[in-house]
Amino acid sequence: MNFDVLTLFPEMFDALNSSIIGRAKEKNLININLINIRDFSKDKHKKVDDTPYGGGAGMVMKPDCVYDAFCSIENKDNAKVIYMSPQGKKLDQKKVEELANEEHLIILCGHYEGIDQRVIDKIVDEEISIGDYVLTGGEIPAMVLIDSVARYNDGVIDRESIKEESFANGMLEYPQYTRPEVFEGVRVPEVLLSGHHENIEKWRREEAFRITNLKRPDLNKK
Ligand code: 4FV
Repeated sequence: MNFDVLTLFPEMFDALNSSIIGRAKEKNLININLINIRDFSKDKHKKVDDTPYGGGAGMVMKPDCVYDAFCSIENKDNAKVIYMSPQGKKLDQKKVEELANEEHLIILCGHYEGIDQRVIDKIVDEEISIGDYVLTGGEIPAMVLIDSVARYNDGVIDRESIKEESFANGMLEYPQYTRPEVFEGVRVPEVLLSGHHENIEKWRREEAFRITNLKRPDLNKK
């Protein structure tokens, strides 16, 4: 799967060079291409933002350098263009699974007060939000999207763990335990030491249901 990211701060994506996503990049299971919008500023001072028409605080990203950066991306015919924005549809596991079927995502990261609406209207297929709060930029939301979607690419993580995890079956996941058997005087639930797979499955299903009811009853309703 290919990710092209349009951003003013490509260095922020160093965070994706570690652990599971870092290994997936090394093994070319996914490809993340960072495009610095500032490289497309025609201004001698590499200016990429300006004051908002109609007045108001803050700065707005100029449409032309965003558009030129977008146009620099090759073979983007089958690409879906996503703009990370608080106005977008809230990202959830269902949306992640849907996007994981795409072969090419172009992710546009805003900064400051946002991006001139004309280029958004021109190139964006879908706006996605990671939550009802305002961040300083779209970079962290873009990394959330890449991380959650990349997990569904073959070879990135063991399919087994995807099947069992939270939200995979509309419920939160059961509690996990590992060695030592006794920690601070607390013993691992006996059933997990029994080797009795049916009883273990039954306990895990009941725990998932109990915890979902406790922490996210809305999910059980759904
Ligand atoms: C955001 C969110 C978000 C808004 C102005 C970037 C900021 C700044 N993106 N989910 N919540 N974006 O707060 O996706 O340009």
